Amino acid sequence: MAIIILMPNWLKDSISKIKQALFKTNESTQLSFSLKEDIPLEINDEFYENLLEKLIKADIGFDLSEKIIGGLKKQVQGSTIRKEDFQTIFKTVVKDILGNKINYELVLFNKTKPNIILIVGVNGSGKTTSIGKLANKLKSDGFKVLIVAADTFRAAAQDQLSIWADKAQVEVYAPPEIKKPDAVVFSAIEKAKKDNYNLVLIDTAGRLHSQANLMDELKKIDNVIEKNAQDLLKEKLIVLDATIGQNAIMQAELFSKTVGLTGIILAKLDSSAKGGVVLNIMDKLALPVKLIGLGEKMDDILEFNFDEYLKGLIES
Ligand SMILES: Nc1nc2c(ncn2[C@@H]2O[C@H](COP(=O)(O)OP(=O)(O)OP(=O)(O)O)[C@@H](O)[C@H]2O)c(=O)[nH]1
Ligand SMILES: [Mg+2]
Repeated sequence: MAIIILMPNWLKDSISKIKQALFKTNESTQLSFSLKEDIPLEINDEFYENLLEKLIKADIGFDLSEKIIGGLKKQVQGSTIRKEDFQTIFKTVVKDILGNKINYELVLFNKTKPNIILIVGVNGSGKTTSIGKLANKLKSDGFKVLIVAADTFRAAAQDQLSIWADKAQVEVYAPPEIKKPDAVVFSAIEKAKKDNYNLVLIDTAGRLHSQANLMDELKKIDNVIEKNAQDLLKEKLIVLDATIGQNAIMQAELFSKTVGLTGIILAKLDSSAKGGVVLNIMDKLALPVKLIGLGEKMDDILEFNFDEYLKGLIES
């Protein structure tokens, strides 16, 4: 059964911010064919070669770039085309390629049921920051938010979480007597049910896939969620650092072997010169980018709007 999503207001106003952040200055991200000069595009081999180069430079990845060019060649007729028409075809081609794999619907944030969101990722990718931002946004959207500190080893991690929680005026659950992260999560789910929290955000410690004991610990957390949060809406999101390009893809692949991921938070897109990495990630992982981080401040998080993104990519 399809879940009906009520998109919070803060998520709607993303268009200009996405454009600003992703396509600000760097020439390599601009696939744009400026609409200001109204000269039709000449379609020939050189045109496609130039475009392929631009796509690759924007970090869209070689395979996907080639697929896009192949799709364009099939769809574009004649030796010239109006820019607007080309842009429309470009968007259709990209959507056709990715659309088969990805369900873009945002399944987060349904107020009618409790939501539980597990946040995972490598060290320093932006997990805690993203949780702070989300807590703030959703609190102001009327959710009763509980942040769970499942990073039980570092005191500093809990302090950092508390600072965000204070700013957002939400509660952090970090029972000092419980030492194991999976036990914290178990207890947090009980608490959420008992006290009617409808958004539980679980912060976990950063880890590498090669750290077998830490990956086991994550598996245990996941098992606790699967067993005890059956009637909750679940999201399992990996936070990826947009500035690390291809490595991000590898990280997500490896984490998804331990936890069945439902999507991606792409943090630090403001620091990435190559906005095309979003497409590359979605293509390689068949996982939707659901939220994007655009800075270190409270408001710097947005829903990823695929249509607007494509518009920005091609029309900036
Ligand atoms: N520019 C920018 N910086 C970000 C963004 N998100 C997080 N950061 C910064 O990235 C650094 C690491 O962020 P954290 O949220 O602590 O990362 P983490 O994944 O929780 O780290 P560990 O818990 O140590 O694994 C901090 O300096 C953040 O301010 C973003 O969207 N843009
Ligand atoms: Mg953290």
